[in-house]
Amino acid sequence: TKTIQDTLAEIIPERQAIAKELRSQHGSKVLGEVTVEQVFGGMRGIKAMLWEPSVLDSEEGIRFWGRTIPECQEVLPTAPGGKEMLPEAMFWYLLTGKVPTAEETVQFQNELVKRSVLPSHIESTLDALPKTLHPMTQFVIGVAALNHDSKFAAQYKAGMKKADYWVPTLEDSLDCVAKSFTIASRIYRNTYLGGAKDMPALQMDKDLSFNFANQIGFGDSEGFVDLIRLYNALHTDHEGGNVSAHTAHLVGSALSDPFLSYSAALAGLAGPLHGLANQEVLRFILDMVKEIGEGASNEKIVEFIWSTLKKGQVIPGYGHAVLRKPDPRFMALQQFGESRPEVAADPVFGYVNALYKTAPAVLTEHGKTKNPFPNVDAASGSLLYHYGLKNFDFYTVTFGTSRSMGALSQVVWDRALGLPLERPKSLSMGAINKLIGSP
Ligand code: CMX
Repeated sequence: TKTIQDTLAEIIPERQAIAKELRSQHGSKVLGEVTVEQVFGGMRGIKAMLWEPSVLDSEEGIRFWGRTIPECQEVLPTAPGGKEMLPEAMFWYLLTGKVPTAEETVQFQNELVKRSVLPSHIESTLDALPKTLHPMTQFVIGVAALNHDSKFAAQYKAGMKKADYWVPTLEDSLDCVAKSFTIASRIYRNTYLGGAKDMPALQMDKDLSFNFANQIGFGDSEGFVDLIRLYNALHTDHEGGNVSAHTAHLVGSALSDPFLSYSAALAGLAGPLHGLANQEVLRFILDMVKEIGEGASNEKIVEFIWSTLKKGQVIPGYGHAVLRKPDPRFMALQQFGESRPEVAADPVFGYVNALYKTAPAVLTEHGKTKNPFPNVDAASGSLLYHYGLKNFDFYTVTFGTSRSMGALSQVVWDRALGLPLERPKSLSMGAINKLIGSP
């Protein structure tokens, strides 16, 4: 069975040749123009970044190396006894563009679990943090401190050749992904369970999601373990322009190692316009339960949606900056709930479905949002909640373990393709006026 290192060593020269051809034959072709509005408008729609693992289409959603989510669910291996694609298989696929065999997946999973053991200085650093510190801040600190043992940083200092950069970048990225799971479980125990001393040991023959679930006290729940697998596989990557992915790529371009790059990405994921939205959806649904009770009619739900909009608030979990159709990540999570009778019967999850049936028409009539359909956050929190993970502040940490796989896959490709320091041009308003010839 081939290792991830050998597999990438084979693929990288092929893709380096494609990059060389694109740059030498088509380097001066135009991909788009930039308007003044885009300079003020968050750079939406500007095509200016290379991102290999995934591309987002506004109509059909995300494709990972060309495959839709249902296509990935079809081909990526699952755990023994599990129904959902394994995040480890998705990580291999994001890194290589090749679907791993069952044997490759098991070998890769074992390697990652072995790497997920934390150095003792990370454990003591995490244990010393106040329980009142937001779990995402703890996550940022834990991942940044992994840089202590960065192979990339050490080999760079020792004078490594540029052509070799990707090798220790891959090693650090594998460590970073694996250790993100154990950092997350330690943060959970420290913050909500009074400390990590009773944390179950890692089971080396099991996957990262099982071990994470087991360490935070949900190892006996098959449904929860499979949800964590699906959740982690789905949130890995959403092309390059989102804040967390872009940050890892930007910071990595300064040749900061993968730990520093991903720690910075996590700081972006912690923002309420990005990773925090899933907890808002749950708060919205619980408010709805408080106000109109469980299992209310669609009429009552529509009234509740309108009253929220009339207060000038958004319907969390609906709308998207790029998507113009229901998010296929939402559809996958919704199907997960629908296919499990005990979840489907949960009134909180019931409201996820009821909102999906009612909110798009209300938002369309309201007439503001460009996309009246649900995004991934519309379902994810209610599923975690169903299984008993009720600490909302922790939800974004689960997003963070997942996003490491997509963001760092591209960081490996950044180094393999020799991409330079990222440094776009900025302009003052005076400089804009001068450029457009306005007095
Ligand atoms: N409910 C009510 N109004 C909404 C809305 C919603 N769910 N989504 C958008 N709008 C409003 C916007 O607030 C904006 O109003 P103003 O013109 O008064 O500012 C108008 O519709 C146009 O917005 P848009 O162009 O459709 O959406 P944006 O690209 O600006 O923003 C997003 C996208 C996701 C931030 C927005 O739809 C929103 O706030 N949704 C609710 C929060 C949410 O679910 N966030 C999670 C996003 C998931 C992710 O990024 O992964």
